[in-house]
Amino acid sequence: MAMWQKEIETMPREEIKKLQSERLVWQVKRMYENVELFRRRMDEKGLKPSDITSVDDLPKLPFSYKQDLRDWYPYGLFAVPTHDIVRVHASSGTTGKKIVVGYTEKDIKDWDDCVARMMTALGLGKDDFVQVSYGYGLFTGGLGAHGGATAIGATVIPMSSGNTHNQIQTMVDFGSTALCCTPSYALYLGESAEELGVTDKLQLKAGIFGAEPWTEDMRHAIEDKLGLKAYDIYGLSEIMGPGVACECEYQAGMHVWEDMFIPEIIDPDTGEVLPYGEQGELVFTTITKEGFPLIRYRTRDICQLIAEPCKCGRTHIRMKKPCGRSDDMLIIRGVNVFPSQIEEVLMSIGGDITPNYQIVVDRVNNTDTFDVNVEMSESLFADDVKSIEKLEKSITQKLRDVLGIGANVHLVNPKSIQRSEGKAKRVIDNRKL
Ligand code: DLL
Repeated sequence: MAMWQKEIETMPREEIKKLQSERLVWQVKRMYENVELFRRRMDEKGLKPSDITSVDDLPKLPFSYKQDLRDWYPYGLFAVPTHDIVRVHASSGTTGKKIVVGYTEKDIKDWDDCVARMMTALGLGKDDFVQVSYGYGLFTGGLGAHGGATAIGATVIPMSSGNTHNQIQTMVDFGSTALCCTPSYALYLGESAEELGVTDKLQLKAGIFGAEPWTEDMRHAIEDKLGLKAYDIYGLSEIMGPGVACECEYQAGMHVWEDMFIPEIIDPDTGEVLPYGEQGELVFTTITKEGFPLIRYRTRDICQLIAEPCKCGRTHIRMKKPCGRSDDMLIIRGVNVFPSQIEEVLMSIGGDITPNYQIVVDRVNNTDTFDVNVEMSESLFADDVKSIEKLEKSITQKLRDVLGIGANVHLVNPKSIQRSEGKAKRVIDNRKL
C-alpha cells in the first residue's frame, strides 16, 4: 500500500472512534462559542456543549441544512473572523442565492491531504503529470484536485474545463498520466480523442472523476475510451470540496476520511439514524474544519455506508456511489424516479446506444409527459429503421419493468445531445417553468 499518511489511513476502528470523540467535543465547544445559529439550535434543545462527550452523543445534536447557508449568507456561519479565512468557494444551486464557504490555511492543508491520500492510493506521485480539467474558480473541483496533486509532488497541468480539442492536444503533447474532471466530460474527451484519431497517443493511467452521479457501466465506457482506470471521488462544497470520500485501488466504494468527517445515514423523513448498510440520506459532521464547520449537515445525497473492511487495508468506512439526491428525485405521474435508475437501464443495453442521454419531463393537459432521448451508436445509425424501432421498444419495456411507468424512448442521432464540460444536465423538467 502507498505510504501517504498510512498511520491515519489504517488506524484501528477503536482509535478512530476515540479520535472522533475528542475532535467532536472540541468542535461542538468552539462552534457553540462562535456560531450563533448553532448556539441557538443547541439552546432550543436544552443542550450544552458539556452534554457531548463522545461520538455516541452525535444523534442528540441538531441537523444543519443548505437553507442555513442561504439564510446566513455570506459569512454568517464562519467560526473564525474573516482575517483568518484564506480562501472562499461558492456554489450556485439551481435555485436562489449562492452558498459561500470559507477555509483557514489549515483547512486548505487538510483538504489537500484528503485528495493526496487518494492520488497516492492510485499510485500517482512525483513522476506524474496530472491534468486538472475540473473548472477552476468558485467551484471546488479545480483547486481541490490541484491542491492534492501539488501535495504529492506531481506536475500539475491546470487546464480548467472547456476548449475540448485543446485539452486533448495538451494531454498528448504534455504526456498527461492522470486526468481529473467530471465523468460526463471524461466521456466527451474520450469521444473527441477518437474523432481526432489520437487515442493511441494518450498516456493516461488514472482518472479521478466525480461531482455528479455515474454508474459502473459509465465507468467501463470511460475506461474503454481513454485507456485508463477510472476512480470515483466524492465531495461537496459545504463539507470541503472533492475528497471527502475517495476510491482506493480496489474501486469498491469510497473511503470517507473519518479522522476529519463523521458520516451518518438517516431516514430522510424521520431523521432517525439507520444502521450501516441501509440506504438513506447521507449526513456529515466536520470535526477538524476551523473556518466553516458544520454539524450533522443534511447532504440530500441518497447513499449506503459499507462497514466491512476493504481489501486495501484502510480502515475508514466506505460509501457506495450515491444513487441520487432526494431533491433530484422526479415524481412522474406519482411515481418516484431517480435519473440514475434510467442510466442503469440504458447502460445495460450495450453497444447500440451511447451513454449520452437526456430526460425531458413536461405537463400536458394535467398529465406528465416523460421522454427519454438516447443517442444511438454510429453503427446502429447506419442500420435500418426497423432495428432502431425494435430497440426503442425494448428500452421502453426495460424502463417500465424498473420504474413501473412508461416513457417515450427516442433514439436520436449520434452527437446530437449537447455535451457538458462540467456537470452534465441529464434532466429537463419543464413542469417547473
Ligand atoms: O461537486 C465537489 C466535487 C468536485 C466532488 C469534484 C468531486 C469532484 P458541489 O458542486 O457542492 O461540490 O456539489 C456537491 O455533487 O452533494 C453530490 O450530489 C454530487 N456529487 C459530488 N461527487 C459525487 C460523486 C462538488 N462522486 C454534490 N458521485 C454532492 C455522485 C456526486 N454525486
